Formats: sequence, C-alpha cells, structure tokens
Amino acid sequence: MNGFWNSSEKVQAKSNFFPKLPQISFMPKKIYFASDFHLGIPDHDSSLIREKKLITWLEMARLDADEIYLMGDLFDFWFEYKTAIPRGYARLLGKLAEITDAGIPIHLFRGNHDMWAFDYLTQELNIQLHRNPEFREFYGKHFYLAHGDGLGPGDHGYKFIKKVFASPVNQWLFRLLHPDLGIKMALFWSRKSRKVSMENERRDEDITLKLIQQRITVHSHKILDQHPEISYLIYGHYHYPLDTRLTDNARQLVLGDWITHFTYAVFDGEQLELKTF
Ligand SMILES: [Mn+2]
Repeated sequence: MNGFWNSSEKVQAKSNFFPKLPQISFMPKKIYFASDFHLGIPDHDSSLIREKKLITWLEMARLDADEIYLMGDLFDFWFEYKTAIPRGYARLLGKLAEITDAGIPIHLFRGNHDMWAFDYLTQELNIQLHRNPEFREFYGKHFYLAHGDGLGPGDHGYKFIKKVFASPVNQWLFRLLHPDLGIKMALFWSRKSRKVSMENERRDEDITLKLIQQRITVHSHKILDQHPEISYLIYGHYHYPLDTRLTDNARQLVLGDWITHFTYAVFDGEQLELKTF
C-alpha cells in the first residue's frame, strides 16, 4: 500500500512538472505592437511597397503572436460609407482577415487619420477596434495603450478639430458628399497636414522630442499616478521611436512609424523590446 502511494505521488509530481516546459518553450507567447503606417501616401505605388512590407511583418509576427496591436493611422485616410469603403489595400485587408481567421486577435486603435473606422473592419475582418486608450494585462504585466493624439496638456487647436471630425452630424454631412469628391478633399487635407509635420521633423528632431516630453510624458505620469501598477505605456502618433524609463517600474515606448523607421515593439512576457524590421 505504501509503495503504491509513493509511486502515485511520483507520477503526480512528474505530471505537474512536465507540462510546464512545453508551454514555456513552444507556445506562442508574444504581443506585437506597431503604429502609423499611413497607407495611401505619398502615392499608390510607394504605398504598395510599404503595404507589402507590412504584410511580410504580419506573416513573421503571426508565427509566435498571441495578439497583434496596430496602434493607429493604419491608413492615411479611411472613411466608411454605408455601402462603400475607400479603394485599395486589398492585400492587407486579406492578410488581416487570414490572421484573425487563424485565431490570432488583431487590434486596431483609431488614430487621427483613421478615426472614421466604424464597423466594416470589425464585421469583415474581425478586427477589434479601439476608440480610446486601453488598460491591458499581458502575462502578469500591466500596460497602457493609446494612439497618442490629443493626449497631454496643450494642443487645443487639434483637440478642437478632433471634436469637429468626431461629431456624428459632421460625419453625416461628409457622407452626403460623393466619395470621389469627399475622399479627394480629405486626402488633400491629410497630405497637407502630413507635409507640415514632416517638414517640422526635418527642420528639427528636437521639436518632436520636446512635444513627446511636453504632452505624452506628462500624460504618462498622470496615468501612473492613478495606476502605479502599470509597467509599460505604449503610444504611436509621433513617428519617432523612443524608449524612456519613467519610474523604477515604468517605461514609455513611442513606436515610431512605417514611413521612415519601420519599428515595432514585442513583449514576450519578460522583455519589451523596440526593434526595427
Ligand atoms: Mn497619428
């Protein structure tokens, strides 16, 4: 009897021990983050090159991804009419659908350029769409995720414009325009604002760093005051990859973009790394 119990205990101990090994070494266990692809600019052909590069990255990420987070401004301009969407991006849309069909969740934060994503991407591609910053927990670590536009102090002009664009009445009015006209106007506007900010970047990298510090870092500290459990705060929007330690426990990552930097972040449960693709 004694012998029986002893051997059973051994088996028990073994079966508790062994299943953990394959989970650590073979199970997909990574969360991927990337932002600001601005597909559509500067023209169809150069955008297509970036779109294909993004697809190659998605194919790599899906091999060991638990979830993929696209942190905003996937498209330089996106608007959903009741019965139509902007033309283009066929390869990307297909790839996103293929990955979510395979059971890997894809999240998209609405950026300032694709704030008019409504239910098409959710319905057709099963993408999880986020309008607001999100608090998440991955493998026991706490994250704060946001596109980053309109966060932090100042920037009142933009915050006002965002309200105008977010108004259902204005969206309804815009929807009344013929898409050929509406999208043409929107692209003109978006290219103009992009050109201005690209010129700013070229003129002085310090301006971007200063803006991140004045807006995003201030915002992050405010979030950390209320949520000291957070270890990582991840943003897009500024098109400048930047990894900053804010406190003993917390790091802030600005993801960069897929126009000039081709950067992304990956979290494997232990390390959060900012990488270049
Ligand atoms: Mn943005």
